[in-house]
Amino acid sequence: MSAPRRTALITGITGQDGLYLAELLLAKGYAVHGLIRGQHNPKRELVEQLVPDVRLHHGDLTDQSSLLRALRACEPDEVYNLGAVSFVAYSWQNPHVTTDVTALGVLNLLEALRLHSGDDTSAVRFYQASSSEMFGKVQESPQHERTLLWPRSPYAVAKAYGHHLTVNYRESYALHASSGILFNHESPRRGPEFVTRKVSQAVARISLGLQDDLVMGNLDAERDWGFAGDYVEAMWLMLQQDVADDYVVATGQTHSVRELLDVAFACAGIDDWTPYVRQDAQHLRPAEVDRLVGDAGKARRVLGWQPRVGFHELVAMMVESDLAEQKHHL
Ligand code: NDP
Ligand code: GDR
Repeated sequence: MSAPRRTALITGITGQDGLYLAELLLAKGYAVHGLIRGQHNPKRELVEQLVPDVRLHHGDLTDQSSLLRALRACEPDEVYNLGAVSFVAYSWQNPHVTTDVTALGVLNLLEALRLHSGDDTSAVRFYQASSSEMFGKVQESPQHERTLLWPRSPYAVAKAYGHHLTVNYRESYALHASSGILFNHESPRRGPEFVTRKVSQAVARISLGLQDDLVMGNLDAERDWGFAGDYVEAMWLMLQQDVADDYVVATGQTHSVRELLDVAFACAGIDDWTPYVRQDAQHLRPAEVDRLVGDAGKARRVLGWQPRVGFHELVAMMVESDLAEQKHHL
């Protein structure tokens, strides 16, 4: 007899990671449900086009009863909390909204899960999308699961709350709740507000003559950039473990924004990007995270996870995808 079909609920289904995770789980035979917010969500069409087998439920992380209704409607075995206000720069302009969604949203979902599960608290497995941004003003390098958190933005403070709450609910109620501390991960589906996609889109448009210049912030910041398709696999692996835990997911390699510009422009045959790029203070952050690099040794040892796509391949994939997309505008 074959094993019963497993069911997963994903918040943040319209985001980069939600789409990759939905594809992964569908390929593994899961029944996949997604939480979608707003009376008319412009990204609904994209979800229906890319992952038509996902069943969508209306709900919002700030509205606990909507979360409870979604849980009751789909009776999941696994819940992946990917929903968040996720753009760091925006979090200084909208700290309350960021806190409501990115921090208190985790509380709302964990409490809804407890109400839904009753006494059987370990029946549903929970994944929290935590972030390397929590390391902020880093206290050691590379960063690992026990590195002291020093968040540097309202977003990072909210993520630190979500992380600690997930650990606390695991310890308090024996919930199977894991926190994935993921370093930056990118793809052609990355939102255009994030630096990699902003650069890949601009490089494509500049090389096709559709755009003259690119206005940037801090070019010296360094990030450990991986491919989102690899990282959602780590999320799934965490929930397949007998015991819930916290894991850093990273490539272990760091690159500056300047290097990102070198590689991205070179992909379009432009060796000197200086005539096209200028810096503007409007893109500088009130407190910057200078350099992140992760130690994913635990994920490698316990989960058997490792990244497949390297930095150059990732940037080339994004530039090629944007070139193909932008050619339609010619
Ligand atoms: P995206 O910004 O692409 O997606 C965020 C998702 O959250 C969207 O689906 C968005 O929905 C949803 N959302 C926003 N507000 C609410 C709300 N009030 N209620 C329910 N859903 C909401 O993020 P990513 O896919 O890149 O990241 C996924 C998660 O992982 C996020 O929590 C992010 O903070 C975290 N993370 C991401 C990393 C990365 O490098 N990508 C690294 C570490 C952590 P809508 O379309 O309606 O706006
Ligand atoms: P980050 O990603 O803040 O690390 O958060 P982002 O791509 O926005 O910035 C990375 C670094 O690039 C510098 N930078 C610029 N950033 C943007 N967006 N635009 C610019 O013009 C620009 N110029 C320089 C930034 O200052 C920063 O140092 C992402 C998000 O996905 C979070 O949700 C997630 O938790 C972390 O990654 C890990």
